[in-house]
Amino acid sequence: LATAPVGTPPFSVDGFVREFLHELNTNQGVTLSRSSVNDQYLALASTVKNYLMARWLETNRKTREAKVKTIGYLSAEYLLGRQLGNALLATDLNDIARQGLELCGLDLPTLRAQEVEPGLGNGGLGRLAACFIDSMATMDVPSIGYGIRYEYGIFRQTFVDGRQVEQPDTWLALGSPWEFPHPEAAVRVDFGGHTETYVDDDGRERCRWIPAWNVLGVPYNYMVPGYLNGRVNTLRLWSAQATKAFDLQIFNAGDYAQAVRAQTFAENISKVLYPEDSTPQGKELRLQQQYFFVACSLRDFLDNELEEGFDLHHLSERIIFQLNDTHPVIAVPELMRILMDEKGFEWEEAWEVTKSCFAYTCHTLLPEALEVWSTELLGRLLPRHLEIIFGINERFLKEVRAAFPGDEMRARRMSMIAEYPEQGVRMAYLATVAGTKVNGVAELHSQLLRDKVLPDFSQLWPDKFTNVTNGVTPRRFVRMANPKLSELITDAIGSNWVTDLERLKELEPYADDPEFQARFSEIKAWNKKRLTDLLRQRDGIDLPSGHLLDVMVKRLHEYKRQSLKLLHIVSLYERVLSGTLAVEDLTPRTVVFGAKAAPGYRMAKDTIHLINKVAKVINADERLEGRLKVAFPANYNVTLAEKLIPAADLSEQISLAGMEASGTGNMKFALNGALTIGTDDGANVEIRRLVGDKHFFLFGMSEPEVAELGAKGYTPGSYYESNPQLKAALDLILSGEFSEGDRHMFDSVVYNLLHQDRFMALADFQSYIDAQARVEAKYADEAAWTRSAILNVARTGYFSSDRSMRDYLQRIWHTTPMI
Ligand code: 26Q
Repeated sequence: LATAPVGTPPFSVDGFVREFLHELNTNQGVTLSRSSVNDQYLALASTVKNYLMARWLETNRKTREAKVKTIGYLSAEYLLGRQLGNALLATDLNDIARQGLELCGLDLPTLRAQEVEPGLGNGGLGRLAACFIDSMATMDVPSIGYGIRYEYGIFRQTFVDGRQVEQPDTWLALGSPWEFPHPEAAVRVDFGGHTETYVDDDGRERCRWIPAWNVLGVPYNYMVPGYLNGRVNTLRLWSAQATKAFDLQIFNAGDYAQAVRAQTFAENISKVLYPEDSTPQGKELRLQQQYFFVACSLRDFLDNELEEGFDLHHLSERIIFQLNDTHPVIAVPELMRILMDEKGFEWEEAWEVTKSCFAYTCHTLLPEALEVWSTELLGRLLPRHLEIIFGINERFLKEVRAAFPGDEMRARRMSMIAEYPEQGVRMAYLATVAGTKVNGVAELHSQLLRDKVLPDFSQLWPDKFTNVTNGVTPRRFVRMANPKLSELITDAIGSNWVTDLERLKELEPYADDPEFQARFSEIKAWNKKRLTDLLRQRDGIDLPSGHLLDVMVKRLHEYKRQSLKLLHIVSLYERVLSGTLAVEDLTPRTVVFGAKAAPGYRMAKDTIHLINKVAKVINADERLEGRLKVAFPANYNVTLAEKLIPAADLSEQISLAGMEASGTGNMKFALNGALTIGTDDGANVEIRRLVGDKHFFLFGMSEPEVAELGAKGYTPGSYYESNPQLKAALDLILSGEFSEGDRHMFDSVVYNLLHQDRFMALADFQSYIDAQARVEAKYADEAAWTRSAILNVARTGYFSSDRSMRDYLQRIWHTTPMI
C-alpha cells in the first residue's frame, strides 16, 4: 500500500468529463454553470495531471529502485512555454479532452489560451534546457532538472511611442496548477560569515564555515512527461523563504519591522529573473541566486535521491551534474565543501569524486559574456568556497607548471584567478578544470572554443573538449505548433517521426510530388491565416495576405544584427522613394520582428525604437501599395513562437560569423519549412550542409574572413562612402524621415554603425542585399520554393533534441536510457 500509486482516470470521454467536473467542484469550488474560464482552465490542468500522476509516482519508484545514474541538469533558466498542450499531447488526451469539454459546452482552445506561460528564462539557453528535459523524459533517461522558481520571469515587453517599456511578469497571479510545492522538505542554505580551523576528534586539522545568515529553499516539483511512453521525470525549482531561526532571532530582539524586512530580504533571492543574457553585471543578488539553487540541488540529491548509507566515493556512478553555462559552477566548490567539511573526506579524495561528477556546456564566445566574480564579493558571501577555489587553482597551476616547465606566462594565463581590472574568479576556467568534459553547442562554436576561448586548456587536455550540436524538441515545435504539417507528414511516412526525427528523410521523394507540394503550400497558407488572426487580436496588427513572410525573432543583440535586417528594409524603401526600384518590382513582403532588449542595454533599446519608427512610416506609406510591411508584435515569447515559426517563409539568421554559438530558432524554422538566409555561423553551418546550398541563402564573411578583417583594421565608414545604396539608406535615417524630422533621434544607432560597428554589419551589407535578391528570384518560382521548403523539412531531422541527448549520453554522460 505504501508504494501503491493512485489510480489513473479512465481513458474515455466519459471518464474525462467526470474527472474534470470533479476537479471543478472540489478544487475550484464552483459548479460548471458558475465557473470562470480560469476555473475551467485550472480544473482542466488538474484533470490532465491526474492522468499523469500514477506514471510520475511509478517513474520515481522505479528509478530509485534501479539505482542507475541520473542526469542532474543544473540550469538557472527553464523557458518552458505553456504546459497544458504538451501534457495533453504526452498523454494522448487531445481528442478525449476536446470531446469531453464540448459535452460541457466548452472549447479546448479557449481554455488553452487562458494559460500564462512560465517564462523562467531569457532566450536560447533557457529554451534549450526545456527542450532537453523533454527529450530526456521521452527517451527514458532518468533526470532531474534543477533550477529557480522565479516569482517574476522574463519581463513583459510593451511599446510606448515605439520604445520598449518593461512590465513585471506576474505568471503566478491566476494560479499555478502545474507545480507541487513541498515546504516541509525545505533545505537550509547558508551565506556569509567566516571560516575557522579546528582539530577534530582524530586530531586532524580541519576547516569549517561559520555562516552569518541563511535562507530556506522550498522545492516546487513539476512533471516532465515523456511523449506517449509513460515516463514522467521531475523538474525541481527552488523558491527562497526566510528561515524560522532567522525570524525568531530578530523578532525576539523586539524590532518587528526590521524582522519583516529581513524576511523580505531572504525572499528576494528567487524574486526575479535577471533579464541580461550577456555582459553579466556581477550583482550580489545574482550570485546569491546561483549559490542558492545549486546548494539546494546538491543537498536534495545527496539527502533525498540517494539511499541511506550510500558511499559517496562512488557518487559519479549515480549522478552527473551538467552545468548549463557557468551559472551553476559554484556547485563545484560546494560539493568539495560538503565532502570535506561535512563528510570528512581528504582533499584528494574529495577532488577525485568532484571532478568526475560535473560536465560543462559553454554557450558563448563573447569575452564580455564570460562570468568573472570578484573575490571581494565571493569571499564576503561564500568565504569557504573562495578558499576552496584558491585551493583548486593552486593544485591546478602545479599541474600546468609540471606539464609546461618554465612556461610561467602560460600558468598565469590559465589561472582561475584574474588580477585585472580587479581580482576575480574566472568561472569558465573553474568549470573547465572541474568538468569531465567541456562542450560547445555547434561544430563551429566547439572549434572556436578550443582554438580561441580556451586554447591553453585544450592543449593540456585535448580529450576533454567535445561538441554537442543543439537541438529542439519536435513535440513542441513541430507536432504541437504545426498540427497540419504533422498530419501531412504522418500521412506520408507514418507517425514515428515524432520520436525519430531522422525519419523525415523519407519525405525527400515527396518534394517533387505536385500533390504533396500543393498540400504543403496550403498548410503554409493556413498557418499564415492562423497567425494573421492571432496578431489581429493580440496586437491589432494586420498582416497582408499573399506576402513572403520574412521573420527575425530572437533577443535583441548587436551581434545578431537586427540593424542589418533593418538596413535592408530601409534600403528597399529608399529605392522605391528615389525611383531606382519600381513598386511593381517589389516582392510583396512582410517582415516580422520579435525581440526583447535587456533593460539596461541602450543600443538594443534604441534599435527597437528605430525598428518601430521605420515600421510606422513604411506601413503608412501608400506609395508602397501594400507591398512592404513591417510588423513588430511586442513581447515575443514561446507561445508566440509556436504560431509565428510555422507561418514563416524566410528565417533570418544573420549574426556576424563566429558570434552566435549555435542558435536554435534557426532549427525550428527549417523544420517548419522556412528557408534560411544566413551567415556561416553557429548551427547555420550544419543546417546548410544538410539541406544543401541550393536550398539555403548564404551570405557574408566567413569566420576566418571576419578575423582577418578585424586584424587588418575594420573601417565601417569606407563601406558607407563606397556603397551608394548603403549610404542612401543610412542617410535616409539621418534625414529624419522616420523621426518626424528629428535628425538626431537615431544618432546612437547610426553613428555606432558608421564609426564602430563592432559586428561588421556594413561589411556584410552588400552581400546581404544580393542574397535577398536571390530570395526574391526563388520566391517568384512557387514550385521551386515549395520544393526547397519541403527539402528543408526532410533534411533537418538531425536537429531533434533527442539526437542531442543521444550525443550527451555517448560523449559526456556515459550512460544509457532505462529499459
Ligand atoms: C549571466 C550572469 C549574470 C546575469 C545573466 C547571465 C546570463 C543569462 C543568460 C548570461 C547568458 C544567458 C544566456 C545565454 C544564451 O541564451 N546563449 C545562447 O544559448 C543558445 C543555446 O545554446 C545558443 O543557441 C545561442 O547561440 C546562445 O546565444
